[in-house]
Amino acid sequence: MIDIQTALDNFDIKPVHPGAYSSNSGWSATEGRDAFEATNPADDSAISKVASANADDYEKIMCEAVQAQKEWRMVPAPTRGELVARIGQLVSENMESLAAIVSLDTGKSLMEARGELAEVVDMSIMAAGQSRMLYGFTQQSLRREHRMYDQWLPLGVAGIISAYNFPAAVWAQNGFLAAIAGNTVIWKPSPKVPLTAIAIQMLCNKAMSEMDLPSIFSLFIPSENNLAELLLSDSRIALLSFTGSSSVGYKVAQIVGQDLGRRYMLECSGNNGCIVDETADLELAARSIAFGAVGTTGQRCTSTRRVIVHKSVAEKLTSLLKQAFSQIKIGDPREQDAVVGPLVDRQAVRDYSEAVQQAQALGGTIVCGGKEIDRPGYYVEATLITGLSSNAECVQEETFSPIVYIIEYDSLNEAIEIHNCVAQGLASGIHTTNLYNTELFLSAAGSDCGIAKVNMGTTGADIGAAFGGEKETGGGRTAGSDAWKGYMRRQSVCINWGGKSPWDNRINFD
Ligand code: UN1
Repeated sequence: MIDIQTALDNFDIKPVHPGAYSSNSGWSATEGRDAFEATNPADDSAISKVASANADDYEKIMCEAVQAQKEWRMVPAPTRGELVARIGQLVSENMESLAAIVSLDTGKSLMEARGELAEVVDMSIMAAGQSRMLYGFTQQSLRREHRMYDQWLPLGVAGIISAYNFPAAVWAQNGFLAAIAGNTVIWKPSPKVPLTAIAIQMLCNKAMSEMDLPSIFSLFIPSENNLAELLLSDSRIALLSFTGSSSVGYKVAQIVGQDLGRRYMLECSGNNGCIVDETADLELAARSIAFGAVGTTGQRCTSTRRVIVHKSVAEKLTSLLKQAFSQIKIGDPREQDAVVGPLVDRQAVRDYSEAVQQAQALGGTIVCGGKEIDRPGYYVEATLITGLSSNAECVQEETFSPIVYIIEYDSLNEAIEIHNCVAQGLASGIHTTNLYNTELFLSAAGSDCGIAKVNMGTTGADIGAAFGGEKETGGGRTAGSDAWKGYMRRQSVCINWGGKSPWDNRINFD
């Protein structure tokens, strides 16, 4: 059971907490600000309030971030890694109280909240290690007595705009890499989940003050998303990383893209499909699909939304999925046996119901679920829908809720065509024991997504891999592999150590 007051007190979160922080200015004022409620999706109750950050706060944060970056860029990268490692350690030490805050903000079960925070800790360890490995290649010069290599340098101030579904992990995936890269970080979280951001900022403050550092990490939470446009149009933001819907992603790309030299990194909508062929282990597939579709109440950008199944096994798989879905308890995250919590807010419930109604109007059959759960809070049933064409509007769209459309196919080429016929390109999967089918799915003629999984669900990306996708997902990559390069600028260096120039014989100084 979560004791709300203890959870808030642990992080010194006030009944009306300021919405902006930077090291020199401290927390912003609360008077004269529009205060918005932090709502608990589990029962629709107000937990506390946040005094909206405003444009003046933004300007202070930005000036400090620019100034701090001038120092930070000259701090050796492994020392920058120590800050990130310390923040990870603090998250680990405060795991239970922070998990309570994540759960209060999002409605996630404590199990899922802990899982997200474990990802933050892993990310800090990886980024701290990476800080010692910001490698550039050495190249062979065509010229005699010249040395060439490329080196990676900081960009400047990085803006991170994150979505509500992973209020801690998405910041960590971006912020830790941005910081080890020598950038300072301004975080604009979703106002739907302000408490997690405030609690994390408190931990950052402790780590920064222990190391006597200026505003490396700062926070800006306006109540209105339109104030986020300050970050988009500000030429002092060198890199803007955005996680959220594709419709907002277009706006980010347009505004940031107006200035050449500024960068944006987009991790937008997914409409993730999982192919199940006639050779698949169907029980494994059903478990993986349930985990991918119902986990986090279907509110992951990687959630499984479409199952593309071979005709010969469609009936069997549908029946297994029905059994699997019915065993996952969706309930109040404060209840011991609740694996999955509610949706984030009332609008998310409306979007869910609209998608279900549209599916029915287009001739779809609800195999299980399909209804809102009648209790306080934003609960809906895990839902399976068959009988729709892959072109149906609701199948083409990303509805952030636990709805899965089951579509049948005859040949694997047809399955891949159905799989790729959506605008989004984040995560994908195939369940098969056939080598040819696996390799076709992973070939240039296969999945067009940034992430491809075999015999696994589409969610739960390993932080060691680069995370992101193609098409309307936006092309950005965060987390592992060489994603750190996205937070730095490359410089090709050439050094003439021999003292000779190409025009030695033409230019005479006698
Ligand atoms: C998101 O849902 O916006 O791999 C990103 C996963 C999660 C996704 C986080 N790490 O499913």
